[in-house]
Amino acid sequence: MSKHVLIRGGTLVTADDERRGDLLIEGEHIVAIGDSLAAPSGARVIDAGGAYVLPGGIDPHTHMELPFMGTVASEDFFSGTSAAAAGGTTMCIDFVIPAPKEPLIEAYRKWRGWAEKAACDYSFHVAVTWWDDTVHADMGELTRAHGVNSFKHFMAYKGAIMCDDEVLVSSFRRAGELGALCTVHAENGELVWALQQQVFEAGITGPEGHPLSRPPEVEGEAANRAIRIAEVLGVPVYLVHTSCIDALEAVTRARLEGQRVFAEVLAQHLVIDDSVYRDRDWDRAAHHVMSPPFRPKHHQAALWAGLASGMLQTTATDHCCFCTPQKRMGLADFRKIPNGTNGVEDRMAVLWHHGVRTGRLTPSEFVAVTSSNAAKIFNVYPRKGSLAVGADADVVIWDPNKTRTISAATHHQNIDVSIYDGMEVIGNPAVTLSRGRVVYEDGQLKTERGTGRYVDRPCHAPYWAAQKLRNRLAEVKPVERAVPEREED
Ligand code: URQ
Ligand code: ZN
Ligand code: ZN
Repeated sequence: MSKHVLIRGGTLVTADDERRGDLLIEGEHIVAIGDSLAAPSGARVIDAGGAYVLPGGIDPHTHMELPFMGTVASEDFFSGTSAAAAGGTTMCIDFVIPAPKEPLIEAYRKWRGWAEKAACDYSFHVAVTWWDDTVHADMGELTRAHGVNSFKHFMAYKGAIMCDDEVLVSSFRRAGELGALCTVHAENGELVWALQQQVFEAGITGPEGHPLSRPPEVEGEAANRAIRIAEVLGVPVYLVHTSCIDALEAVTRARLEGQRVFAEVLAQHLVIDDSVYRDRDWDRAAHHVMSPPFRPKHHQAALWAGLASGMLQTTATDHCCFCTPQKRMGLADFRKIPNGTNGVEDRMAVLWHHGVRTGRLTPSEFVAVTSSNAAKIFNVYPRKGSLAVGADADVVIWDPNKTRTISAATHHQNIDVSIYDGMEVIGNPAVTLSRGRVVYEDGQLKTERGTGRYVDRPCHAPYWAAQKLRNRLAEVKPVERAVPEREED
C-alpha cells in the first residue's frame, strides 16, 4: 500500500457542495484538497476524470451473522463488509441484539468478536430487549467505555426481542440521561401477532400472508407511540426503516413541531412494492419477506418526497440475508419465514440510478443521505462522512456512466437470490478506498480480513436530552395549600 494516493481531476462532492479538484491521501487520512496538487514521490495516482469523488457510504443498518428466527443470517462480517465496499459503502453500523435476560455487555463482547474479521470500518447500536438495574448500568458502561451512543428498541417480534412500553420508557429515560440516541423498529407487535393468527387461520399460509399481517397502520401506530414517548421524556428518537405514509406522517408532524426526530428509509422500500408477495414462485416471494414489508406502490412517492424534503435523513439496507433453504423454514407457515433481505452492495447504485439520474436528488443530497447525515446523527462527523482534511480517507470514485445489471450470480453478497435481481443501475463505484486502502477497483474486490476497525461513537452532550422535561418541571411550583387533617379510620 503506497503511503500516498492522489485522486486527480474528479468532481469532489460533499453534502454541501460540488467542485472540480484533486484529493491527496497520506496513510489513512485526507491531507489536502485543491487544484493541480503535486504527487509526492511514490504516490499512487488515480485519474478520476469524468467521475465523482464522494465520501464513502455509511450504512447505519446491517445485520451480519445475526442469530434470528431459529437460524443465522448467511452474511458474515467479512463477506458483508466486502460486499459493502464493492457497492461504495465504507462503514456499517450493525446491531448487538441480546437475547432477553442476556447481559448487554456480554452480548456486545460477543458481537465485537464476530466483527473482528470485518474488511471495512464498523460500529454497533445495542438493542435493549429487556429491563432491570443491570441493563441500566450496562447502558452507562457501553456509552462511557465502549463508544456506543445509540440504543435500539424493537416494538415488534413478540415473544422474541419485543419491548413493551415499560421497557421503552425506562430505556428512553436512561438514554436521555446519557445523551445517547434511541432508535426504534416501529411496528405494534401485539397487532402483528393477532393479525398473523387471523391471516393464517383464514388459510393464507404463503408469503402473501406477511404483508396482510403487518399493514401500514401497524407501523403508523408504533411510530406515533415511540415519538410521543420520546416527546414526553424529552429525548431524541430515530426511526429505522420507515416504510409507509402512516409512519412518515408521524415523523413529519413531530419535526414540524420542532421535536428532535430522525428517520431512516431503506433503498428497497423506495423502489420495490408489495406485488412481490403475489409472485407465483414461492422462493422469490419468500425472499422479499422482511419487516416492515414492501408496501403498495403509492407509498414510494411519499418516501422519495420525505427524502428530498429532509423529513427522512438517512438511507440504509437492513442487510439481513437468509438463503433459500433458510427461507423455506416457513414453507408451510409464512410466520416462520426468517425476516430479512439483502442489499448492502446495491444501496448506493439503486439510489443514484433512481434518485440522482431521475432528478429527485442532487449529487450533494445523495452524499447527505448515503453518508454525511448518518455520520452527523451518530456523531462520527467529520471523521466519517466528509472529504475534510484530517478525515479518514474513506472515499469512493463514482463512475456515473458505469452500468451494472444486478444479479445474485455476480454480486458479492453471500446470498443466492437478490431482491434486485435483473435491475439495471447506471452509476456505480469504480474505486473504493477504506482509510486510504484500495479495497475495490474495476470490479475486483481487494478486501482483507480484519482490516476494518471498530469506530467509537461518543454521546452527544446530555444537555441535549430531557432539557424540555426539566424546563417544564422547573416551571411548575408545587401548589401551596393547607393539607386537611386525615381522620383516623
Ligand atoms: O427487523 C429488523 O430490522 C431485523 C430483524 C431484520 N429483519 C427484517 O425483516 N427487517
Ligand atoms: Zn427492524
Ligand atoms: Zn434491522
